[in-house]
Parts: sequence; C-alpha cells; structure tokens
Amino acid sequence: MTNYGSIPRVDFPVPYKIIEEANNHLIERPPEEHDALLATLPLRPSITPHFHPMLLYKDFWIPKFMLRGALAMEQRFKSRPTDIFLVSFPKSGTTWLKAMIFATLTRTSYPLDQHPLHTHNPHQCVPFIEREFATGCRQIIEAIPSPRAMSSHLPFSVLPQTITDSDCRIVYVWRDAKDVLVSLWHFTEKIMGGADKIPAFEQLYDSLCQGVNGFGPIWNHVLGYWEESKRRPEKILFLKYENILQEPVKHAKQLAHFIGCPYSEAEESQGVVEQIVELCSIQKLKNSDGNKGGMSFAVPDQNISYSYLFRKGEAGDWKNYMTQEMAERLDTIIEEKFKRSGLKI
Ligand code: PAP
Repeated sequence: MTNYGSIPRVDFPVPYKIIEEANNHLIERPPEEHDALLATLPLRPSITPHFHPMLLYKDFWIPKFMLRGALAMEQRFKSRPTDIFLVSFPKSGTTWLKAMIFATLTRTSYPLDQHPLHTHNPHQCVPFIEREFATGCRQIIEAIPSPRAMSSHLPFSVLPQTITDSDCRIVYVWRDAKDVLVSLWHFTEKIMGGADKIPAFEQLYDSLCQGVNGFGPIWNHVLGYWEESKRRPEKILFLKYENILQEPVKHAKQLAHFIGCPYSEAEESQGVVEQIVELCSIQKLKNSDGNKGGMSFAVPDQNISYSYLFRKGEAGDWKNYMTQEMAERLDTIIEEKFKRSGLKI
C-alpha cells in the first residue's frame, strides 16, 4: 500500500462537504431492486424505537433501511485498493475511531490547531457506507478522493464482495458488550427524549442476550471479523475499545501503520502522535464547535444531535446499571460463543 506519511497532502476535503455541495445533483433514486427479496425476510420491530424494523438476513438482524443499502452496494459499489473501512457493532467506538483514522490520514493536510475535527463531527469526515447507498448517494462516495475512509456496521458475511474480495483495509473495533448496552440505552434515551419513552434497561438487556437487536447477535458480529483477521491480518486490524483507552498512543501508531501512513521518526519525536490522540480525545471532541449542535444523520427523518455520540467514553460503566448476576449471564453467553475461537472477552 502507498505510504502517504511523508507526502504533504494539501487537498483533502471533508467528505461531508462533498455530500452537502452535491446534494442537488448527485443524489439518485434510493435503490429498490432488492425490495422483493427484503419483503420475504423475517421482520421484527426494533427494541430501540429509533431504529427501523429489522430483517433477519444471513443470521443477523439488520435494520431494513441499512440492508437495502448493503444489497445495493453489491452491484453499485466500486472499491479502490486504497479504501479504508472502519467497521463496528454500534456503540463500540465508531465515532472515536473515525476521528482517529481521519486525523491520521489528514495530519499533513491541515495544521492540527485548524483541523476539520474542531468544526466537524467525525461522522461528517468518514461516511457511513450502507447509509449513503440506501439514500442514493453512490456518486458522492465516488467523488471522494483516495484514500477514502468509510465506515459500516455490517457483519462480515453481509459486507459486499466488492469489499471483502478487494485489497482494501478494514479496521474493526469491538467493545465489552455490557458497556455497548449501556451506551445504546443512553443514546436511545436521548433520541427519544426521556427514559419514560424507551424500553426499560432490562428489556434492552434481554434482547441483546437473545441476539435480537440491530446488527446482532453481537457475538457473531465480533467473531466474523475476528476469524477473518486471523486469516488475513494484513487486511483486517482487530482492535478492542478498552485496549485503546489504556494505551492510546501505541494504538494510534499501530493504526497509522496499518492504514499505510506510519509516523516518521521526526513526527514521533515532535509529539505528533500524542497530538493526534489529544485531538481525537472525547474531551476535545465533546467540546468542539462541530459536536455541540443538533444535526440530523444516520437515518433519514431523525434528528440525532452529534452531541449524543459523546457521553462518558469509559470502560466499566455497566457496573452502574447491571447486577452482578446480569453481567455474569451476558459474559457467559458470549464466552460460550467465543469458546472455540481463541478470543477472550
Ligand atoms: P455509533 O455506533 O452510534 O457511531 P459509537 O461512537 O460507536 O456510536 O459509540 C459511542 C460511545 O463511544 C459512547 O460511549 P459511552 O456511552 O459509554 O460513553 C461515547 O461516549 C464513546 N466515545 C465517543 N467518542 C469517544 C472518544 N473520542 N474516546 C472514547 N470514547 C468515545
């Protein structure tokens, strides 16, 4: 892969600007070619009311809207060898890793004190691929210059072959399912406007334990990428949220190396890695202008403020929401599923 680290990149636009500017002329009719297939799949309402109904596809519960986008990508998405995909189960560190990837790729394009991450949400910098395809934005994705960074919540088996069979890189981040659940519950509460408007925490917990929630079962989501990362470590970087929290600088270097723009010795001695880590820290992002306002994203017709994506950003908050018994039950379910894989929770 090309090494971009030493090349000054002066023109690296924020993809969302392309999306905004292109709104009037590049958007196509949302794809409908798979609607007949979608109509045949088992359907369930989502336990989190802001999600679209979920369809059972290849043993995963995928929000219908996202599945429509995923299937459209099979024919319509043209990958490039330099593409980078960040993939995650929702609430596992997506926003953080989007910031890290974008900041790493663009560190020579902007002075860090004027970096777009001060004024834009990481989701504006790294588009969510199945969402863009579901809303007819294929041409916008094509308009992004290389190397493109994009994201997905799709399980490995649902990713289009144009990605899985290509040379592009996948960064996968996973997180303790107990904290994923707490984060999801809070996010849902904010979107719906209060705890009284959403299912009780215990209901959400049960649905996660049963594997019936958006993009779940969570264990199979993680295992799909784990197995593939063992087969092709040069293609999939498998990261854990809690490990990045513990050693952010080490992981920032690993990430930069993996996506083809390693830090030079000069950068390391000048403290650039630490500066990138700081730029992407939850404290910095939470207080930046780009993340305070209310913006609509992710799913059409929903007003999801970017500020909802930043809460505590810690490991172990589940202790404030779950009994020991609940924690052990969920851990045991996942340990059992991971048993033969070599992966430890
Ligand atoms: P998404 O799937 O909807 O994009 P995602 O970004 O994966 O959400 O998850 C949000 C979680 O990441 C939140 O966790 P919490 O609710 O337990 O606090 C959020 O606080 C956390 N998060 C966001 N940005 C950062 C960051 N820069 N560093 C660490 N954690 C972060």
